[in-house]
Amino acid sequence: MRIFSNPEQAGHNPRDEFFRGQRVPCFENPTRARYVLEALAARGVPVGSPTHDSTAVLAEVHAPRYLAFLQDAWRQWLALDGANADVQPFPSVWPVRTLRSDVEPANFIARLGLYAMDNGSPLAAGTWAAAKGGADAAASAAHALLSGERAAFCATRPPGHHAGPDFMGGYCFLNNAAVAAQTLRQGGAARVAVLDVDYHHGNGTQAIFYRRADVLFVSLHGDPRTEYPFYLGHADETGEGEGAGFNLNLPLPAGTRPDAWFDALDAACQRVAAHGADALVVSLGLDTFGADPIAGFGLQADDFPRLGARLQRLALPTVMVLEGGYASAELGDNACHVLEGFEA
Ligand code: OKP
Ligand code: ZN
Repeated sequence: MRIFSNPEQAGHNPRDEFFRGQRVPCFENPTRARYVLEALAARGVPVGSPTHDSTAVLAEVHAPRYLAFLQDAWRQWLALDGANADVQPFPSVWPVRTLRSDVEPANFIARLGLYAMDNGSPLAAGTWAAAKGGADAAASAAHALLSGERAAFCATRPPGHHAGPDFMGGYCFLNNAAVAAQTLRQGGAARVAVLDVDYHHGNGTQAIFYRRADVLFVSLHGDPRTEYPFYLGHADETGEGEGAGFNLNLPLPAGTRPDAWFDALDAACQRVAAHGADALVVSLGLDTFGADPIAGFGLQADDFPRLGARLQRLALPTVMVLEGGYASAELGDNACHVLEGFEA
């Protein structure tokens, strides 16, 4: 298995986020990557830097004006009166129903609202470089498969699956899973499946492929009636137009135990197999772990090799990209356990 990281990830280190009206330290922070890289190093697994530039494929999964904004956002923030590098920008107004999102406001904070689904995705000086490095890793992992590699894992952050065609959200800026899937399509894979096992629904990935039949999206996640991202991820979202029937959501109640979760994983894998995919992309969120501070499933350490083994049984060239997982001290071992179950 080839492993890619993005050394720039450490530069995406916003200080805090909002939780029930309070500022709390960011759950999604560089410590996560440090634990994953340490766990890989402890096992003697070599980790490489990206080999491919994702610029062209990014323009196929994200809107040009969103990419242009994100790339330049920190500079624009610093240019605002009263802003400085020690203060985090947050959106304060959003174009919800009846408001226009086709015209970019000149005001930076208003543009930030236009391009963000929540106030929970703070920017830092190094956000663009970190996110771009993660997308490059995803493109590189896809290219490794196209060169005959059986599997690849992106030990990267920030995560990507909440980032939609033209918005950031849920700690995500660029959709790494979508970059991997689109790179595989470009490289000749006629059909690709994206399987999202993060605790939170991958609304961004779903949105990017919702009208396409060539990329199947399947997700098991906490029921959006009670869990983030709240406004997408229901079972009745099955795809539109050409994509009708190529989106499968399996929402599960918070508190779901491992046996029921693995039953849902089995249903998800059966749909992936029926797609006749040439390659698989796994949005590997590890916040299904029982001790996760912001999620509600009960997976234990020994459930992660079982997850890896089930993915391996699909017998497809497989890219795994790290999404969530906020029990940082256990994140590295949990990730390695999935890889070990896959390779066993
Ligand atoms: C990202 B990924 C705390 C609320 C939680 C959203 C969670 C994003 C999860 N302020 N914020 O899917 O793991
Ligand atoms: Zn998550």
